Amino acid sequence: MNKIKNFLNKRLGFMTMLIAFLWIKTVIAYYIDFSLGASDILQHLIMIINPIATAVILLSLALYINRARISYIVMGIIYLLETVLLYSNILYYREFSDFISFNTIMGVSKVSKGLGTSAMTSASPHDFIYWIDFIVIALLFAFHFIKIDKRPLRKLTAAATTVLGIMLFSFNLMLSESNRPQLLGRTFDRAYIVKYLGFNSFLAYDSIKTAQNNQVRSSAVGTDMDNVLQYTSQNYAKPNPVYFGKAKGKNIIIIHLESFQQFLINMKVNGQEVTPFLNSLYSDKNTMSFDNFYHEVGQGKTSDAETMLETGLFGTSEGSFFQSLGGDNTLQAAPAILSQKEGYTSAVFHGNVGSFWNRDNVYKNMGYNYFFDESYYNKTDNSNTGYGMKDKIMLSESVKYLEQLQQPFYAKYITVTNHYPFELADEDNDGFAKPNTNAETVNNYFLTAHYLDNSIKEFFNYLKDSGLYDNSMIVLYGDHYGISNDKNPDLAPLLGYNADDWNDFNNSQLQRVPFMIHMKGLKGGINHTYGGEIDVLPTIMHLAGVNTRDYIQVGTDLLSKDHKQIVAFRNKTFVTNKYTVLKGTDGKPEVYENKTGELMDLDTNPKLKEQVEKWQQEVNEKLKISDVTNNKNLLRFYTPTGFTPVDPKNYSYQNEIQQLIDTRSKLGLKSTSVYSKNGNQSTTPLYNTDAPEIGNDRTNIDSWENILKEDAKN
Ligand code: GP9
Ligand code: MN
Repeated sequence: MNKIKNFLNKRLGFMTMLIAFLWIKTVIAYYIDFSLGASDILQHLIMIINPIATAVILLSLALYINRARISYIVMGIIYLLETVLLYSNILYYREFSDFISFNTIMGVSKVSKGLGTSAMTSASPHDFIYWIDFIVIALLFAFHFIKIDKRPLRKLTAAATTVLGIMLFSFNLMLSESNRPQLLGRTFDRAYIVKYLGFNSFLAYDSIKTAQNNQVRSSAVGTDMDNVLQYTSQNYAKPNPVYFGKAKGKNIIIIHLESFQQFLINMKVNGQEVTPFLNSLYSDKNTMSFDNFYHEVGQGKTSDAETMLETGLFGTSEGSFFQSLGGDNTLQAAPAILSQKEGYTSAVFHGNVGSFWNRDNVYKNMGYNYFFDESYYNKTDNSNTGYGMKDKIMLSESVKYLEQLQQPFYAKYITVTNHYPFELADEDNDGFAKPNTNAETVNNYFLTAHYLDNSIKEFFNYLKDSGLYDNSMIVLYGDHYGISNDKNPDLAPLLGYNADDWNDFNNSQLQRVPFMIHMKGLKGGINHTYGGEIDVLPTIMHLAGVNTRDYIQVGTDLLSKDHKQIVAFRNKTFVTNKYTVLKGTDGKPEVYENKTGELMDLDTNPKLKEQVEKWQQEVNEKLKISDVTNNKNLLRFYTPTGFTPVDPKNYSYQNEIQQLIDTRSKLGLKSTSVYSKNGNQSTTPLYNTDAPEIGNDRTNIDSWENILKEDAKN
């Protein structure tokens, strides 16, 4: 006892006690109040140790102060601030499932209200554990168990403590990077930074990023917008009268096919079609299918695909637009445009946590009315694989919400099972035999793609059985590659190529992804037009009968006669309908002819050389206009006529069941939801899935009636 007392009576001893308290509290909070999703032992270990390093660094600052009393007071203040930060994060998380950022503290966060009084209402009885230590410390002082150590501390000891903290932090960072490469370089989710590095590091990281963004934004000048407007008006491609407004007033259902590449379409493995349902859809007379459609994502992958689809602008040149800017920028996105112009209700369905890719914030800026993330679907022990809920479960469980949406609706489904590393449990395979290449990743890709195909088939059956099919336009697209370039040589033999001859041109050919627009009565066919994800928004808008002239979108309607067939990639390489232009190692353009794959010699072909240079300028200009608009947040200076800027504070994804109920009861007989139109009867029994987790027992699909009962109980 005396030993402890002696230790605590030293300045370093007292500091160690504070660090220990803070550490214990934070770890308790990690496990009780946050869901940080630690999935392996190393992640648990990192999560358990991560509060220590920054606590040592911060508290060590007080050691540099000579006057003992002041040093203790400063230590106390730092300790108090750390506890306030922890506890505010707890309250904030309960309300928003998110962490406190620099902008939240400054009260300028556009998306989530600052720390209002409402946060206090989410206090919970067990919260006393986060404050009881203050009483303990006060008592220790009151009973003179601890006294202030008056002796001066050597500066060297203070410095050594700080250095120790920095070393601990480096160790923490190293472990984290080994478990999650590019943790800070390619941020997916704020929860990841907290899980690996803790609240202090997240706040520091976020503050630096915010300061950088603000600097670029504040450099915006009026002429920046002039250039953008000039570009978009020149670039505008007028709608094709054959298609304009063909889907007016119809529901629009977007199906985001995770990691789905075009080569899968009509492909056979061991004599069996990989994706029989999507193949049939691809050739359906009511499907407009594009076979020269490319993904154009950068490091933001799925989120970049979403950025292009919703905003008509590219993702950022590095990282993810959703993460860096999407939460605060002014956006003029599809959900808001469709809502304001055509009275659409909008919703996203996705089987992963809402904070992934910062979706829970970005969607509010886009004007999404609803976001049904993982927490809205029933979980079972094996309902999830790597990045979230299995598609069959998510899709079947989603319809209880879908049927409540007021029509017309704009609903986006983001699938996830066909995501690297392509895990599929045996019971989820209907007997499909995977290929036998040297790369297990490649083999498994076909399994999950086949599973995805099955999932979509089940969903389509429901659409037909519920009648939704008749008044909906269904848009399907692959977001990006699933097989990365380094694995393509393993894939080559399956595609009829020799792995040894595989080259960059072949890689770029594989960046094609499906893009299909399916609607009863639509004049379909296989369309060979070259285009990419950036062109989807104007295409869909025109089909929905919305004029896009006034919007800042850099793609063009693929069905328009004015559409230019130059597909720009995020790294400034591009494809036209005749050539693929890549960059050689020397930085010079490497030009291949699409038809033959032949590498062109530009020196003997000056005309082509000149043409390539012109195309390159166009590509650079397109990306530049998009980047300037995003990086400088220019849309805050420009509001298209007839458009009202979105106020993200009007959106909340917390009590969506209640929101659906309120909307329905407010509208009464005017409610246009499938549920209302069906005489207030749920259509969920119409959903058939062979997902073993749900089985044939229909009662396992949570019906709307069950939800209401559950909701009433809470
Ligand atoms: C996760 C999912 C995957 O929610 O959308 O994103 P990705 O890794 O493909 O960018
Ligand atoms: Mn993806």
